[in-house]
Amino acid sequence: MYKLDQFMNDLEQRHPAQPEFIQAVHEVVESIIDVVNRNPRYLHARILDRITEPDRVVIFKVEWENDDGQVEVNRAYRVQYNNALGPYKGGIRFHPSVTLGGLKFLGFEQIFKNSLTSLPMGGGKGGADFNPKGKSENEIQRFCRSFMTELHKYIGPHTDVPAGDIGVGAREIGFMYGQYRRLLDENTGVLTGKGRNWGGSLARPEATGFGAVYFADEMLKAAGDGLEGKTIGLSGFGNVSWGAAMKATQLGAKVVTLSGPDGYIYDKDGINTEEKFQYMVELRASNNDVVAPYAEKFGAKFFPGKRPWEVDVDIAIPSAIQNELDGNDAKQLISNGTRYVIEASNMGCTPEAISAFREAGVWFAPGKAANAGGVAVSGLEMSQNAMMLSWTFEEVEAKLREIMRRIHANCHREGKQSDGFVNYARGANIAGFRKVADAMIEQGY
Ligand code: 2IT
Repeated sequence: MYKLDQFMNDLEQRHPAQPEFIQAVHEVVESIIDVVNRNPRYLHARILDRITEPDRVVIFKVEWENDDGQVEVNRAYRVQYNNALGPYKGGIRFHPSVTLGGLKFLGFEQIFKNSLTSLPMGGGKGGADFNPKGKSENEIQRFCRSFMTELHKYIGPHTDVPAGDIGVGAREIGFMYGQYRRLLDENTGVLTGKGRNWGGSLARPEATGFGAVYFADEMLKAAGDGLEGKTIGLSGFGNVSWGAAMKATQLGAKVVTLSGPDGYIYDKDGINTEEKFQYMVELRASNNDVVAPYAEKFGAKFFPGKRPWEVDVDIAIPSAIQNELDGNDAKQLISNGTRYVIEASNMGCTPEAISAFREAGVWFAPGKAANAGGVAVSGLEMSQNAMMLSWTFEEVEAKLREIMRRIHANCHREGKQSDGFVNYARGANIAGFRKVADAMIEQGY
């Protein structure tokens, strides 16, 4: 029998000073420990000890030259967490906050997320402590090239298939894919999120944000409610919030906030026109990492240094980075009457925030379920690459819609309580875990 406290204490001893990793494992183990303890096969297989230990971690140095001709050094990683269901799959993050512990948290989450998509993908994550802010395009290209010169030794279309994440978009994927091809002379589509003319899937850029809003749509329906006419608070201004704002608008809701490291903007008219969506793309491409210029351009209000969770909205969709919504933010949202919180970022809410939502009866969707649309369409990109063909936007979108519907249904089924409340966090962990655990047992040790 596993005991939660004892298991977590042992884990902390073996993975010291990695608080985000411990947080992510705790959230999963807390939900699944009863399922494990009731199943003699899981106990005999010591499944919790095995699933929490990454298969392999590669740590490497990236040397590159800045525009002043000086050599710079960064540290990079690829965490190959678990490949019981398929090749390691997960994004690459370029951000100054990147650490081994942070990538272990993301890789661990990715195992269960990828399992939920129902596509054959294992879990992995990578990145570097490189800060793209203020870098020129040439510097970014040189960094990406050096990064791939080393990473290409450890990845492959049947072993490990990286994609983008924070700080890595189509441009960076392009530079990295180009270097991979230069080194190995093959067109196997080893990365996903590629450009549409060289093996990328249509609707991949939109997929994470679209998927999160589809999940929200399903969740509100399950609550006897609907998206039409609802006000939504988003954080971030990157790829995820861009897709979410477009799909939310299409489905009749109004998005009123975006945020950056500099603060948040409130647009009372809604972020709901082609011009505004396009401007988000430009803001991101500028590499300045600030959202304030949006306010100037569209006559919206800018609140420097603040988070958007003080705004009165029906639905909050954190779409920026882990732990961006804490216990105090949750209290503020609850007192404003927010009824639904959908994590589009990975582990966007702290444990205190999630408990507060649960106590207040706020419907909460965890990132590993709600943001799985991104990696799901990455999986569809792999299918298209393997078949050497490409589907239309409508075909991909319809598959994404159906995948999100099924993820919601599985999390709902596993998370439904006798009092009628749906604990989606628990449901997602159980549904995601079972498949991986069974695959590991069936394949032996
Ligand atoms: O967090 C994520 O799911 C991603 N960054 C996307 C991963 C992928 O392989 O598309």
